[in-house]
Amino acid sequence: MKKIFALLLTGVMMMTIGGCSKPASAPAPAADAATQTAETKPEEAKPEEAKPAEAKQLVVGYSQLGAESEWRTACTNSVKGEAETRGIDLKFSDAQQKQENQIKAIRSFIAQKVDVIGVSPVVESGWETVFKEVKDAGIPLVLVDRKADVPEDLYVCFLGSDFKEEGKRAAEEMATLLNGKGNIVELQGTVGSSAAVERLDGFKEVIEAKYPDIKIIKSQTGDFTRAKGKEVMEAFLKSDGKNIQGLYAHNDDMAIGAIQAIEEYGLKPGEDIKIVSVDAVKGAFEAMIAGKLNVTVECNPLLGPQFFDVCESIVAGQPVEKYIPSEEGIYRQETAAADLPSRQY
Ligand code: GYE
Repeated sequence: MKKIFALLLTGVMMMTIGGCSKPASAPAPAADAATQTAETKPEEAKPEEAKPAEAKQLVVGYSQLGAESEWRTACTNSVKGEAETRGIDLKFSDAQQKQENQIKAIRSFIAQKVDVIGVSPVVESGWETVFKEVKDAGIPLVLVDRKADVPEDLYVCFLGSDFKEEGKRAAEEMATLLNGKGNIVELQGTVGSSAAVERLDGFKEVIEAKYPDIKIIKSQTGDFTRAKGKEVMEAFLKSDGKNIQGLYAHNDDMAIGAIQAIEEYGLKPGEDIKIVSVDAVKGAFEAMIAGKLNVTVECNPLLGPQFFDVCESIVAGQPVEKYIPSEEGIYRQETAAADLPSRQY
């Protein structure tokens, strides 16, 4: 009878202690604990000693590629805001669209022995050496937003959008706007970035396969910025002017720059030249409401919560998917005014 009582008491104590300890701290097997506690008088047991030490604050290094667009600002704010909400020690670095700055930042994160490194790679190539250094230091690496062309074992996962799919969606929207016929100019994103490479591929693939009467007559980079988008559109208009029926811009900022160029040239953006771009930032909704932009394909920049979920899973030793997609949709001029109030970026 005494034995049974002791065992029952042990069970209750185990539950109490277990309630405030982390599952990761692997409680001793029940049988062992039962024997130990059965030999100890209840008043001698000190449950408070069994409390685990305060969870260590997570330290995360994040190499952001720049501040070139509205999208990027929203992405940065999402990462910084979420770190603050979760009490994560975030080491944030803005590379101003220069890969060498990103490499420097990553090396400094290694020196600081952060727990996880997040990188939004400005271009796809040239990462292998520094990523190997990260791996050798035993630090898990997460690719955020853009991809890097490296062997899969050099990073834990990629979190971001399906840029090729965005390009395909943009092509279908353009084909609808042009009734399957017309000349298009294209403003590409940063040369060599996965966002530009895949948005170009997806768009071209659909146009070539399904719409033989649509021609991409000019395609040049505007580096994802408004200023460059305007400048390159001016050049397109100078050479091809009224021969252009459609503009596909790899992001909204370049489209907004181009809209200005089209107006200065004396044409009506959204009417004389149909415009489809990518991102779905607030500026695009305003342009749609003004009738100057036709469609924006969404690319979600609010990656902070998903990014830190992944960081926390990795540190807790939980498995994570190699590709974590972000959810996105398509927004058209007709519903822009109704959609705008609920947009977060
Ligand atoms: O579309 C563009 C930004 O990599 C998805 O980069 C991102 C792109 C985004 O500059 O606006």
